[in-house]
Amino acid sequence: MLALAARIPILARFLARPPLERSALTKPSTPPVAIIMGSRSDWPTMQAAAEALDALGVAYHAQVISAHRTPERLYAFAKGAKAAGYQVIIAGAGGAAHLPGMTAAMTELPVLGVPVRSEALSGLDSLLSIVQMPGGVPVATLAVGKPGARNAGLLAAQILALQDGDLAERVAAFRAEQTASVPETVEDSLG
Ligand code: RP5
Repeated sequence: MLALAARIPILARFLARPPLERSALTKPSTPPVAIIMGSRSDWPTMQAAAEALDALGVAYHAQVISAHRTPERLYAFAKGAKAAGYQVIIAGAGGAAHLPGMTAAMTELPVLGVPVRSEALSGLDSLLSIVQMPGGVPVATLAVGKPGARNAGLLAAQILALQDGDLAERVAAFRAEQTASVPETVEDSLG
């Protein structure tokens, strides 16, 4: 993140603030984003969401909640998430991936679903399980695997940025830097 910050002045200024000041800006008692996942085995994928949030200075809490193995943990989390102060939920799961949909069924908070790549069906099962929600209970479904997790982090930041001008500036700076980093010619990309 420091390398990224060195190239993005607004991010560098943000990171240069004293920790308490940063924390006042981005870490109320409950962070704005919850990252939940069906298994510890999902973390290597879901870490990409955490890294995207880190890079934009957005606080989060990550935890394992299995719709199948810990249904009561899911119920308690989803029913209490809004009152706890979360604003966006990122939910990753693989296989029979019921976590995002069941979470969305129990909260009005926006739920971003990340299909984790499964061993048996390469994530197609995860994707279809998450994307085919019945009308009335939306889950915003991202791409399969790490790109989807990364985009879930970015999308969560963009949602929060609607109410946070400083974050909106960091998102815009990230986008501008990303655009500037794409070489136009083949030779440049080899150099
Ligand atoms: C799902 O089953 C999890 O989200 C995970 O992607 C998958 C496999 O879980 P483990 O057997 O590795 O715990 O519930």
